[in-house]
Amino acid sequence: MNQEVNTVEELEAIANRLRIKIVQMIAYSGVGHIGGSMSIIEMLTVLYFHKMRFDKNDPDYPDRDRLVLSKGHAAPALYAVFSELGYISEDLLYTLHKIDSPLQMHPEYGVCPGIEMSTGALGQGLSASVGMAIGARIKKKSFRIYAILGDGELAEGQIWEAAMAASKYNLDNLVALIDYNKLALTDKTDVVMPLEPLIGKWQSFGWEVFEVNGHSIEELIDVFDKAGSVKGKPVAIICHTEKGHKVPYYAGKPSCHSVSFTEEQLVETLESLNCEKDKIETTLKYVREKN
Ligand SMILES: Cc1ncc(C[n+]2csc(CCOP(=O)(O)OP(=O)(O)O)c2C)c(N)n1
Ligand SMILES: [Mg+2]
Repeated sequence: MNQEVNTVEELEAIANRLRIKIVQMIAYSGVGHIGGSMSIIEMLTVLYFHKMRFDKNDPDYPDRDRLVLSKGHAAPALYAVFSELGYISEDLLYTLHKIDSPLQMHPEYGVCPGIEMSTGALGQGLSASVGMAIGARIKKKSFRIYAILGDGELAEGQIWEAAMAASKYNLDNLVALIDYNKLALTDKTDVVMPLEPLIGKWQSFGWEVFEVNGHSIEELIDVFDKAGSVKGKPVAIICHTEKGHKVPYYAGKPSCHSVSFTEEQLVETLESLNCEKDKIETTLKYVREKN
């Protein structure tokens, strides 16, 4: 079953709530990977609340669709989804990065429901996803695997080994989403490791390729449907995004990779996301108590 959130307005409201949670989590922690978290929010929203089949009362349901966050540093986005789904409590979000918290800087398999693979060392998620897709076929299961890759991450050679294998095995139950936010850690992706022609690269590796605005809920809904009808080959979706999307001061700048907020920045960011006044006050209270 999917979560049956079917209107663009409802999905946009969820995406906004996820952004607020990410800002709160990073404010409590003091620092965090906001840039790469904000660029994948619409992808996660459409996948978890509209497209993927899973049972939120049974996160280990064997026939569930799987999401592998290969760019594991965007873990706050995943934790925000898990809180929205009710897998974890809102209070747990305040523990981001703390010793003994299950919510560490990168997702760890087994410590928190919903995490399909420990990631953080870039380049590994697509290989594991290929394995899951082959496993589904061997077990005659119809579940699908969605892997989210960073554009900077594509500089890892292991990605291209996995891309060849996915095509060799005709894995049409595998979808790779490329978060093409044009920034890696320190600089533009183009400067760190040029990727263009990106569509041609994936096509030449035997993949069906689509290109969308990765912040458009409508385009994402549509492209996941199209991906579902591709037969005999894996699908790559190149999602054009903005790193740090909707974060004042930081959006689109290399400095948004990992940030701390001043109180003023925190309030302005939450206000720009239309966060309720009392929630902003509570967030500030927690942040002050912590310091
Ligand atoms: C194997 C490996 N090398 C280096 C790093 C350090 N690192 C963390 S994030 C990052 C940049 C990744 O850029 P991108 O994939 O574009 O992610 P995003 O733009 O979403 O932050 C790097 C180099 C890492 N996590 N793993
Ligand atoms: Mg990037």
